[in-house]
Amino acid sequence: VTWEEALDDIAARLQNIISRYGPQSVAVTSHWMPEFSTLGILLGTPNNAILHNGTCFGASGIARVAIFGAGTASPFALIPDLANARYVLAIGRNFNCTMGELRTLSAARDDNVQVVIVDPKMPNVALPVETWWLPIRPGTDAAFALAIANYIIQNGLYDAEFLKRNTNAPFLIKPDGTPLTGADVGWGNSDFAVYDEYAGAIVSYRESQSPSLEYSGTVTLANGSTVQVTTAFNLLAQRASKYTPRVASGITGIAADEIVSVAREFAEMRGVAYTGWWSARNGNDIDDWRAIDILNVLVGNIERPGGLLFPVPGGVPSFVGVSGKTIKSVFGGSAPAPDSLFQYPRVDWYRWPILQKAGISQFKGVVEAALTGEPYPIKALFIVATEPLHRDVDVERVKEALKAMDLVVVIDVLPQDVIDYADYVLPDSIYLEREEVTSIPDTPDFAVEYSYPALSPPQGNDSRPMLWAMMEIVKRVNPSMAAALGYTDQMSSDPWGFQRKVAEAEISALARSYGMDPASLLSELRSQGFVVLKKHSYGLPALRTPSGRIEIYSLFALQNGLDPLPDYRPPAYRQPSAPDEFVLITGKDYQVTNQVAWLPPMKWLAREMRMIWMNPSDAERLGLNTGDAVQLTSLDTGESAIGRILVTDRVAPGVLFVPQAMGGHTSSMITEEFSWLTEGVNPNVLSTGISGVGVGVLNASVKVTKI
Ligand SMILES: Nc1nc2c(c(=O)[nH]1)N[C@H]1C(S)=C(S)[C@@H](COP(=O)(O)OP(=O)(O)OC[C@H]3O[C@@H](n4cnc5c(=O)[nH]c(N)nc54)[C@H](O)[C@@H]3O)O[C@H]1N2
Ligand SMILES: Nc1nc2c(c(=O)[nH]1)N[C@H]1C(S)=C(S)[C@@H](COP(=O)(O)OP(=O)(O)OC[C@H]3O[C@@H](n4cnc5c(=O)[nH]c(N)nc54)[C@H](O)[C@@H]3O)O[C@H]1N2
Ligand SMILES: [Mo]
Repeated sequence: VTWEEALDDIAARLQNIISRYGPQSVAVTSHWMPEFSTLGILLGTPNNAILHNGTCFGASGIARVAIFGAGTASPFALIPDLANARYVLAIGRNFNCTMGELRTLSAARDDNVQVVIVDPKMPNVALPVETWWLPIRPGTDAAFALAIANYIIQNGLYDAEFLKRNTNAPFLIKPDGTPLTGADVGWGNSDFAVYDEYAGAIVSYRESQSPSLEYSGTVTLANGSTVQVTTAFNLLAQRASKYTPRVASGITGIAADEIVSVAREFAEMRGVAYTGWWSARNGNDIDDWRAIDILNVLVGNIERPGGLLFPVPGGVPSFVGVSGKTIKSVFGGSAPAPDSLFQYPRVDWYRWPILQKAGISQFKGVVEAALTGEPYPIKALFIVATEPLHRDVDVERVKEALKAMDLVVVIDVLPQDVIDYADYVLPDSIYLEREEVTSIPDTPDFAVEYSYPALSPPQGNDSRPMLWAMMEIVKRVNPSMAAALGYTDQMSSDPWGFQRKVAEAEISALARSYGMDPASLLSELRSQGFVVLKKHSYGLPALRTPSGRIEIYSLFALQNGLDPLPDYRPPAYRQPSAPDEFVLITGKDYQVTNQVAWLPPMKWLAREMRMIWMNPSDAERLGLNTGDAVQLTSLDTGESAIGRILVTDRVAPGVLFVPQAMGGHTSSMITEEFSWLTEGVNPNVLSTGISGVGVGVLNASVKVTKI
């Protein structure tokens, strides 16, 4: 159909849904495309930004919030200073996914940087620096990290001054787990209490010259009762002491002497450990990442050269923003925000309140709302630059939810599997066809980059910019809103001109907020491609934890019903127990993404990525060879999938690896020429589900049957 017909019908159906179920019944999901939430905000739905992060950085994000109060939960809230690092510990962190980091490491190679990668699967790149691969049993990372913490504490290798000055390690904790404060002891304030070594008394942390890390004792409270208190540091030490090298070796499968070497080198070289990107794996991941974060804290390697950095915050203004009860557009227009934006809970945050506190999305909330009507039904869904059938957990249930909705619109550049469940597919432009300004992730500085149209859409392809399509829908549903925000008939008839005007207005707004002349920022961007607007400088920023300190003992966790200290808890899926049962892990690789999967050369280049990786010792036991067809059946969900085995020692014994998005495609638009996309397994069919706090679990246990 023509764009006009599609937009008219989408708008008519939306109006019908909104009048029957309210604007909150509309949801938008995306993977961080600029402007994706415009439509949802303008329609007045609180579900305007249900992003990918419940299956991406949800767990590591919650950990960062718990330990560092890192304002935004994105992985870029804390990054290692690779340019100056000497020892980099990458636990479940894959350099295949960040070529920029490889470049930084290459530049740093003269300084003899060492990299340790802890992963059940071998990293698939030749790192330019000394690299050590430690294959770990999936889902046991917390035991590994706590064993390192234990070694550092037992051997006095921690940075005591840093812990006293910048963290809550000296805070005194009562038997009920809450910190002792001025309110308990009758100071007339609620200051956190510590034991001061010079004063030989319990005093306010704020006034303490020399807070003790190791104090334990009895305190008389204002009400006359006495309690036993001990420092947060003692509690961490006690927790970590369970994980001797031997115990941790038994859990992780990594030799005890290797654990000790990593611990010693990490402490002596003041290493830096990644705080985690993709982390929706085993259901126990928040503990993993808290334990890993704490390693950086123990050696005091925060906001120091070669340590963990808080990048300069900043962002490119988006086309519309909500400020108080007003929606403002980058063109200077404004309109009152619909009340419904604030009246209803977001469907994912309603189900898992901790996600709201940490600013994390979980698409499963949309799926469950559509199928159960709790807290209210989702009837219309816009899927923008993301592929839920290769992104989310338990995809059979995702399909049920899509079928239950009255309107599903996909905005994408390829005929992904999900379009079989869509009423409309709106073809977007790709980034090479449009003008846009975005912030640059993964750098300590705040920098923006400029992308210019290098290509026109191919002949016969009538793709248009996503934001234009969204504003066309808004214009049809709520014309006065579109007009008030400065969307004109002229823009309506010139999609690419509109996109350019938005980019220019965004650059102007950005320039104004940095006191620059818009024309000179634009010309600098056009000539250099990127501009650094604010450089990072070392030093701890103000932290948004409850205590304002780095919290090795997390009050955020405590307030949200979690253990304030990390521990090793077994994965959420059933452990394999028979010779033909395995843990199926997943992840990415340099050739892997949902769009790269479709490039014709991938037929040959990514062959291995459509296979099921198995260790030679397991293959021999099961009598399997490379190319043999097997069925994988999930021990938890009973779902199954068929693929071919790749025998390789690049995956640990007892573990299978299948990457995301490369295999098991089902789109009805796949032609003979692309039939190889249907080979292999979509691991998300086999995934277990979701952890209690709302983070996705994408690893699974499976039984292997030769067919
Ligand atoms: N080429 C490419 N680059 C990308 C992306 C992409 O799709 N393709 N995606 C981008 C995105 S959205 C993200 S979030 C990042 C992800 O970047 P990373 O998180 O670094 O990459 P992943 O491959 O998702 O996961 C890292 C590793 O975790 C391992 N793993 C699985 N289970 C476990 C476990 O239980 N314990 C341990 N220790 N390791 C485990 C996997 O084998 C994998 O090698 O990459 C970004 N960059
Ligand atoms: N089994 C398994 N599942 C996983 C993961 C895993 O490692 N294994 N990783 C998880 C993680 S970390 C993440 S972030 C998610 C990622 O899952 P997705 O959010 O689906 O991310 P991508 O693979 O980047 O797919 C992006 C989509 O955007 C489309 N696209 C690309 N460019 C444009 C554009 O300019 N405009 C529009 N409109 N569309 C565009 C592509 O065609 C594709 O459909 O998956 C999660 N799920
Ligand atoms: Mo991700």
